[in-house]
Amino acid sequence: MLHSLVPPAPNTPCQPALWKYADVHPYLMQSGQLITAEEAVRRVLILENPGLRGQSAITQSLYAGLQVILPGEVAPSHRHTQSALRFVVEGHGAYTAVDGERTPMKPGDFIITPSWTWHDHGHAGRVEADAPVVWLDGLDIPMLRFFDAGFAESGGAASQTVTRAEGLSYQRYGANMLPVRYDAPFGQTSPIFSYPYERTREALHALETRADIDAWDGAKLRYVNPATGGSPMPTMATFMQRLPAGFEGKPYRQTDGAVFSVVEGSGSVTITRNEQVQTFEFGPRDHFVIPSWHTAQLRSAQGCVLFSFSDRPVHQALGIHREERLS
Ligand code: 1HN
Repeated sequence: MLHSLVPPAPNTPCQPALWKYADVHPYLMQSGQLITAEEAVRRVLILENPGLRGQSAITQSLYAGLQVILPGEVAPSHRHTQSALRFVVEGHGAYTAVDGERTPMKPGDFIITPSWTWHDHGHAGRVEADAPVVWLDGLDIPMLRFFDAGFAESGGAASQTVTRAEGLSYQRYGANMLPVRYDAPFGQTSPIFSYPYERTREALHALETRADIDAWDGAKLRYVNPATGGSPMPTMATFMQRLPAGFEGKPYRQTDGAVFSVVEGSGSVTITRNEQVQTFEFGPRDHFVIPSWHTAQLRSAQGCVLFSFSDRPVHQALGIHREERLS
């Protein structure tokens, strides 16, 4: 058994995969006719890795899905020890509430639901004027399943009572300042629960023209917990990167398999493992996964913006993270 128990390099069953938005969008809209958000609790199209059938997993440690909410709907309040991230893909008028505070969901916003916090989602929009809102959910479900550490509870009311003004946590924790007696309201998780796209986009576009572009990543930033400088959640790291027009990235590989959501523009990713080479062409709202220790090479003729997340903080905490930047 020895060689399969300790292989010379990671030998994941997770496969490279691409979900074109044009292919999944009809299913999302159809699901809106089949079941309400309230009845489903969470109405989600799971992005299941083709190499991990039946496991509701996009990598061995992570879950991903596309959630849809229609004008007037409520996804009722509940809480669980699994941490969640939301990355808004399209639509306007929805909000998510965490621990008594609501935040609007706008395309490109990165929003956190910390472990064991009450959360519900809603869409205040009018049916005629506002379209469905769709976002990418990223959760550490398979990781908590592996550790047998998951708990969940349903809330009493569908929508939790709002106890704080909208935007208060951003004012308190998101202005490069912290309260003098910092209370870590969500433990190891960031006290900022919404990172608006506006700010991220502005930073990346300025970096693109005014700083050196990394030959592997383009202009890539990681989101931080401002109180620690670490990842926004203890189990998941999140990133946003801008590939300038004409970018031909160098190949790299890393132990953390990563899930991508295409925000703007188009490009391609070539993913190689042993003799298997796959190239995916991507455009806005497409999603793809680069499995652990697969070599990836990003290109963009037009320029693009990519959001991504992975379980890197766990690799780093355990001292097992590896990355190779190839030429
Ligand atoms: C969940 O609680 C959410 O809170 C989304 O929006 C997706 C997938 C499986 C289990 C719980 C949410 C989920 C989920």
